[in-house]
Amino acid sequence: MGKIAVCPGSFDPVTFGHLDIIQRGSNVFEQIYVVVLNNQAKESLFDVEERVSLLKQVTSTMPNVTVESHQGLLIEYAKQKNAQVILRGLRAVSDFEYEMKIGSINKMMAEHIETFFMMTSSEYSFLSSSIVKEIAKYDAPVDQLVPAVVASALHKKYASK
Ligand code: COD
Repeated sequence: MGKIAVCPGSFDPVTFGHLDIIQRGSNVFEQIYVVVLNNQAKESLFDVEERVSLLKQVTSTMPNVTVESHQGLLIEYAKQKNAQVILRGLRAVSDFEYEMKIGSINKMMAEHIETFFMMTSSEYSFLSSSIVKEIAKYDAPVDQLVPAVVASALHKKYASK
């Protein structure tokens, strides 16, 4: 199909929910650029370099997935990469309003770039980085929610706080 997609997010940190979207996207698009951006509304636990490093480790077996970070607007990054698609995951109705807003703004800024939504796999519909952080903070196991390397990074982070 020869299409390039950008898969943007905070990824603070990457979860099995994110990985599911990236993996399924990589079966559809020729190339996927996973990009770590700052979400103004969220304060992050991991810095951008740490988030990129974790994402690179957990996507290392996917040959058409590249992980990068970007400081500015998502749409500028998508243009730089000649992407035709912005790929987002949808979990619940509660995601819809927010996604509608950023999808419309991005469309206004670049008419030719389309936002595609992929529905979450049902086993991950409850899963978010925030929930994972909440659990890890109390030193409870998160192995069913994130890859092992992420679980260990979370426990190290909270142990040093
Ligand atoms: N199942 C399926 N999908 C999931 C799951 C799950 N369990 N968990 C997360 N996802 C999806 C999300 O729906 C999203 O599509 C993606 O994974 C990333 O999620 P997050 O939470 O890590 O990322 P967000 O929503 O915080 O990312 C917001 C951006 C960083 C993309 C946004 O703030 C942005 O574009 N910032 C840059 C500045 C900009 O361009 N602003 C203008 C547009 S608002």
